[in-house]
This record gives sequence, structure tokens and C-alpha cells, in this order.
Amino acid sequence: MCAKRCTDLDSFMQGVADRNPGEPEFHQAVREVAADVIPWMQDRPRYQEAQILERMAEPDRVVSFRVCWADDAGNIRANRGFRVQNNNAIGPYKGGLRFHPSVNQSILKFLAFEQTFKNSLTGLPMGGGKGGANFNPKGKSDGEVMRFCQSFMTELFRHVGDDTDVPAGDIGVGAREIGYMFGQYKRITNQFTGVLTGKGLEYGGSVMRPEATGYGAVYFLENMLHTRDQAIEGKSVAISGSGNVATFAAEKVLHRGGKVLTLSDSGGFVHDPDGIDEEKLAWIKELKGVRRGRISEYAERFPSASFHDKARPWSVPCDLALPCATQNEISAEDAKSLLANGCVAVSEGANMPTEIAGVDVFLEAKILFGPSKAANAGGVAMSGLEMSQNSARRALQPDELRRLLREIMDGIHARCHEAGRQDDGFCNYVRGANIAGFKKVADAMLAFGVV
Ligand code: NDP
Ligand code: 2IT
Repeated sequence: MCAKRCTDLDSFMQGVADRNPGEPEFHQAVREVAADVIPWMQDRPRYQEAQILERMAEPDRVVSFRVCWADDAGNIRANRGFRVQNNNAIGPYKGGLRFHPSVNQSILKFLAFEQTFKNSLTGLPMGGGKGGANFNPKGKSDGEVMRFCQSFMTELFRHVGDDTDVPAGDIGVGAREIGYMFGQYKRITNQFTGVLTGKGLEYGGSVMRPEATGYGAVYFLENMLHTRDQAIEGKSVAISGSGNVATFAAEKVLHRGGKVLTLSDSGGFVHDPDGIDEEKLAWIKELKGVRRGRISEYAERFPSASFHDKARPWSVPCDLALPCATQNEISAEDAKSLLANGCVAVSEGANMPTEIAGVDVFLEAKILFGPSKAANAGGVAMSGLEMSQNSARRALQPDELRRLLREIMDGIHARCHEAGRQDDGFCNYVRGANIAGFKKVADAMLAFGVV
């Protein structure tokens, strides 16, 4: 921690780097917030005196554990599991679980830190956490995934609970994995509680949770466009990813009359100049969600499309961009290419998909840029509503949930717009999201004193 109050970004970040060596994603996420919050705190000394930002950038705890399981051939396999509980000042820790070979402490600390601000922006009572494992579900049988999930929960269960920490899905964790983990939690504890969100509808899940992140990112995009009297209708859209967030973002773009040109996975992207319509999208959902295939197969099935091996879709001319795959998938070069091709708005469905240098390119050009902690908050917001339905033991009507998602996304946009609007009329949504997200958590922490 700073011996004296940290008042400049570089000395603050030096401290973060020294305390968290080898964690570049975590440094990146903290820097992006600190760059806005430190200047804002200059004439608000109570936050500096209480070292609020330093405390937010130090997770409440990081739990790491071994996950052993047996594969179908009888081989013993060992993975590393984590839960990062970043901050519970405004509610139980809340955030997804990611199963991907790249998972490490840096990535989960960045995600848990971001989640703290995102959850604050929703207006719902949720703190920030994230977890996962360096387990690769690709190519694994259902039985292998089940045994992994059961072993993972056999350790995780002691750290979570419906009033303590409520995980959900993220990359590599969908309805199947949540089902296996919920079943194991229930079996170990003999309790049926809302300990996870993203559950199946039969056992406490919420209508609209699968759609919420992707739809929400498009609502945020729509709200940004409205500030410039524009709409999605008739515009071309480049989307990355082809999982939960990307496919439901594409679906909502189609509802709004936009044309979806691209989708991708870790193998490359497909470009369909005729547009990916509802029928083609249904085929992709089946390909990726049920058959667990590769996006390259789309170009074999639909001759109007081309597949671009190991490439990202940002060279394709488009009006709007929705990065919905993973972190750091838009570099400064990609950002320049999007601008040069006429892109006027970017809404981040994935978490931190744009590198800091890429964000700077967008902000300098003053295009509409919706940062992930605001734009993709629809998923966790619907998780918050799943928690309240579980606590009340009563499900809300689908229409009510649809209305609430829209209302929450409108509220997030309004909060970011108010905190991010500049004298020249431009709205810096990055600053708006950082400051609005920070303030609520910071004020709660001030109320608690030194804890
Ligand atoms: P899924 O696992 O459903 O889909 C992930 C998609 O991204 C797949 O198409 C996957 O390709 C691709 N992808 C994953 N890692 C990489 C990589 N390193 N390089 C290129 N492509 C990659 O995950 P989600 O859709 O749930 O998550 C996508 C993003 O959205 C993540 O950043 C996540 O944190 C964020 N998010 C998710 C929320 C949710 O509710 N699910 C809520 C808010 C944010 P492949 O099939 O080849 O692995
Ligand atoms: O990044 C995210 O917001 C998520 N993966 C969803 C978290 C949640 O608890 O629903």
C-alpha cells in the first residue's frame, strides 16, 4: 500500500505492479479504472485518506485449490481451481466461473475487480467476485465434464453460499456445467438454495438469463446511438465470438433490423456479406451450443460466407462492432482499422476486449464506446434478479423480467452518461462507468470504517 496517499497514477500503478508481479491483465484493469478515479478523487480527500482505491485493488481473498478427476480412459487429471472474492461492500460476492486453459490468477483478479464496478452500476446489491479453472472443456465427454464439475464444487462449496458468494457462468461454463455444480452443492450441503445463478428453469433459474448479456449489450449500444439520433436499423455489425453473449447479441441486432456480418471463435472468423439471418443464427447456436463444433463449418454450410483462419473480424467494414469473445481481442491497430472503415460505435459484450491503447483510439476519435463493465452488465443484472426470485421463492413473469432488464440497462446508461458527459457534449462512457461504479462501493466502504 502507499505509505502516503497515492495522488498520481504512475506511483499508484507502481505499487500495484510491485504487489502483484506477473499479473498483466490485473494491472491493465486497475490502470483503466485508476486513470479516471485518481483525478476525480483530487478534490474528494475522504476517499484518498481512507485509501479506498488501494483497498478495492486488493481482493478480500483469493482461494486456489487442486481439482482432481478421472478421465474416460481412467487417467488421473489435476487442474487448478480459483475463487477471487474481490469486494463485498454492497452485497454478497457475485460473478461468473470460467473454465478455459488460459485461466490463471491474473485473469481472475482482473475479472473480479471489474465485476465489483459492474455490479455496482446495476444498482442491485451485489459485490464482486470471479472464479474458474484452467480446465479445457473442449473435446471432453459429458461424463468427464460432470466429474470435473463435481470435484471443483467439492472444494468450492465451503467458500460460497447464497448470502456469501454466488457464482454463475462465463467462458466454458453454461447450463450443463451449472447443473452439475448445483447438483453437487445440493448433495454436499443437503440444502436447496440460490447458491448459483444461470440455473435451469426447473430448479430455480430465471427466464431471460441466457439472453440477458447479449441483449443488454445491444440495449446499451442502442442507448448510445440514440444520443446521436441514430438507430441500429439498417446498420452493418461485426460481432466476435459465437458463444452465449455473441449469439444473443446477434439475435437482438436482428430484432432491431441490423445486418450481422461476422461471428468468430478461437479458430478464426466467418464473414457473410449476405448477413447472418435468424435461420443461420439458429444453425450456429446448434453448432456451437449442442454439437460443440467449430465456426469454420459455417462457411462450408453457407457458400456466401468466407472463413478467415486465426484472424479477428475487425478488418471487415462495418458501422457497429460488438466484441463478445474474450479480453484483449481489439488492439490499437484493430481499433484504427474499425475507424478507417467507418465504424461509429462499439459496445463491449466481452470483458475488457479492447486493449488500453485501443480504447484511447476510440476515445480520441470520439466515437460511441461502451466499456464492458457497463455494456455487458445485463447478464449479472439478470443474475441479481434470479437471486431475488430464489430468496422470495417466487418466479417473476417473463414480461416483467424483460421490462426489468431494459430498465436496468437504461439506468446504467443514464448513470454513465451523467458521470461521463464532457463540456463539448462528448460522453466518455469509460470515465462515466468508472466513477459511477466506484462511488457507490466507496461510500459503503467509508461507512464501515477500517475493515
Ligand atoms: P462462451 O464460452 O459461451 O463463448 C465464448 C466464445 O468466445 C466462443 O466463441 C469462444 O470460441 C470464443 N473465445 C473464447 N476464448 C477465446 C480466445 N482466447 N480467443 C478467441 N476466441 C475466444 O462464453 P460467453 O459468451 O459467456 O463469454 C464471452 C465473453 O463475455 C467473455 O469475455 C465473458 O467474460 C463475457 N461475459 C459473459 C457473460 C455471461 O453472462 N455469460 C456476462 C458478461 C460478460 P471457442 O468456441 O473456440 O472457445
Ligand atoms: O462477467 C460477468 O458479468 C458474468 N460472467 C456474469 C456473472 C454473473 O454472476 O451472472
